[in-house]
Amino acid sequence: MKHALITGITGQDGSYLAEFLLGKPDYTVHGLVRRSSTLNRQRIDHLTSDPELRERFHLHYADLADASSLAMLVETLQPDEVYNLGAQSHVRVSFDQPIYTADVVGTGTMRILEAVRHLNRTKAVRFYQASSSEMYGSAPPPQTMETPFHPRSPYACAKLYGHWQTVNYREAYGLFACSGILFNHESPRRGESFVTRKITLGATRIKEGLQKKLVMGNIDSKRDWGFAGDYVRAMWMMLQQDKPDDYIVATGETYTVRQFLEWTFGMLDLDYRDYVEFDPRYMRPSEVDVLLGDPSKAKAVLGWEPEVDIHGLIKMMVENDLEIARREKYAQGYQTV
Ligand code: NDP
Ligand code: GDR
Repeated sequence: MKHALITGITGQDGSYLAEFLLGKPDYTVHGLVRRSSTLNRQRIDHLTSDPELRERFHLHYADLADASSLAMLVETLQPDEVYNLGAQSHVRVSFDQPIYTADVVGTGTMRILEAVRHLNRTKAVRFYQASSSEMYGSAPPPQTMETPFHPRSPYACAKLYGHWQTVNYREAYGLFACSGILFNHESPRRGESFVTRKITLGATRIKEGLQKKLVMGNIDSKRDWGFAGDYVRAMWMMLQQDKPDDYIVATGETYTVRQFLEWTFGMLDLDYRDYVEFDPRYMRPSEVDVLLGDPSKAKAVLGWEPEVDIHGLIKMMVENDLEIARREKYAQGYQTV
């Protein structure tokens, strides 16, 4: 039995990765959760409540800001694989909370790397670091493994620190440590304040008459959007190689937020221009204009291929959020179709 420890298990990627690993009969999954006053485990409820997984799925309290909790957890569990997905992951929010973001995202990575390095065991632990295309920032597209980084937010700077620490722990201590430079990936489980989910939730609520307008920031920026379910598979593949290395995971296609709006509203027979308003509140002090990743190394070495394209992704998210909007409407006492 392999033991995997996932930080960020309550998040989008953590939930998909846990599901993916538990789909393999030889994995026990341990998730790090932090204490909150209300439970925030909706994305993993189906796993915690599955009686068949009772022996193979466990949650433990710890925090990336708390080195001793990480050291204790890693020492107690003796994991074979550690996936560090925990983060204050919102770029816009990182401008409001730069020091907290640096602590959790940057130093937090260092804390868990230290816990892994000091683990008293002979068999090598495999470590995955959730790095980000945001590290490329203003570097011109396409961004490849050779493109120099130019981060444009406190979040991106903190991720870059985590990335280089991961590389350094590999080089200095021989740790099996991989940094996955993942471009944007979305799903029906995407956090509601990220742009794609904000759009699919807003458009479906507008369709059901629950909302009149959708207020947005810069809709001319371009992103390389994939499906989170495809991307967690790449994380696992990196840790199954003979040698540790870093990889870009992306689709190799880029679209504007405006196009995402057009396709989402179009799928609901609506014209986004009738509903979208601009609010400077959603602008960032420094924006990342175009992200377009080159996934050729991941494809060639890992054999990774994405299975969902942008239109499949939008369809999946719209169907999910239409269902949510209809339930909300029904709860309000309207007649539903
Ligand atoms: P989410 O924001 O959905 O999830 C973040 C997770 O981190 C949550 O489980 C959250 O817990 C946890 N977390 C936050 N702060 C702490 C802390 N102090 N200690 C322990 N855990 C903490 O992110 P995603 O799932 O989208 O992303 C996963 C990782 O991949 C993140 O590191 C992100 O920065 C990175 N990434 C994401 C990309 C994307 O497009 N999604 C692209 C590239 C990188 P809680 O539920 O309690 O808040
Ligand atoms: P990003 O994702 O910053 O790329 O980081 P996000 O969805 O927040 O923004 C994408 C682009 O959309 C523009 N935008 C808006 N964004 C939000 N959130 N809300 C709006 O109303 C809005 N209007 C326009 C943004 O300015 C931006 O250009 C995500 C996160 O998951 C990171 O953790 C991850 O590392 C990167 O993707 C890769």
